[in-house]
Formats: sequence, C-alpha cells, structure tokens
Amino acid sequence: MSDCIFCKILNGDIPSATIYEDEEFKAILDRFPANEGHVLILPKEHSANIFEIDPQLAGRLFTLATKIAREMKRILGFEHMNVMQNNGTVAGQTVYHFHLHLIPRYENDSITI
Ligand code: DGP
Repeated sequence: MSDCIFCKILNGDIPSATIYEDEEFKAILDRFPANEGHVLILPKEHSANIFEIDPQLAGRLFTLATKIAREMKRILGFEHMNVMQNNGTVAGQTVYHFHLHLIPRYENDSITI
C-alpha cells in the first residue's frame, strides 16, 4: 500500500527503531509512546484491521506478542502491561495497517489509554 505509513516503515522508506524482525513481522518502538517502552508489532502483509487480517496470521502475531512481552518485562523490569489493538476511527485507530500495541505499565504512572 503506497500511502500506508507502516508499509513505508516495513519497506525501509521511513526509519524506525526495530526491536525484533522475522519473515512475517516487525516490532518497533512507537514514535508517540503512551509510556516508556511502548512497542508496536506489525505484520509485513498489509491488512487494515481485524476485519481484514488473515486469522492464522493474527494467531501467529499473538503468539509472537507473548514472547516479546515477556522479554520486555525481563529487560525493562515492569510487572504490568496493556495489550491493545484498535479497529476503526471511532475505536481510536489512526494507522490503517493492523498492529498490536504492547504498553508497559509502571506503578503510579498516570497515563490514560
Ligand atoms: P493506532 O492509533 O492504534 O492506529 O496506533 C497507531 C500508532 O502508530 C500510534 O500509537 C502512533 C504510532 N505511529 C504513527 N506514526 C508512526 C511512525 O511514523 N513511526 C512509529 N514508530 N510509530 C508511529
């Protein structure tokens, strides 16, 4: 998708802080983090949201999310996390390329998501 910002990141046209990559997925730091260590997991195959993504791919993405979340917890030392995924404007989606948010939560942080 030529006008998709995440496709541009995946193509290397826009730089990103990549924390993990394999044949199907790339995990990057969010450019506008809700909290320290906010990660986005992007499938390389473009689909807009949960209504379009291949269910098998979504399953593999969530399996990967469990591994990345545990590694983030080990490295950053937090005990709590929000796992979030928005679909559609009313639900807060701003980038129309399916992605999962991994948002660490720290004692007494005051973020609202
Ligand atoms: P959502 O609102 O669920 O569609 O989340 C989109 C997220 O993408 C939001 O938290 C900000 C992030 N984002 C937007 N543009 C960029 C970018 O160019 N680079 C990175 N790393 N993140 C971006």
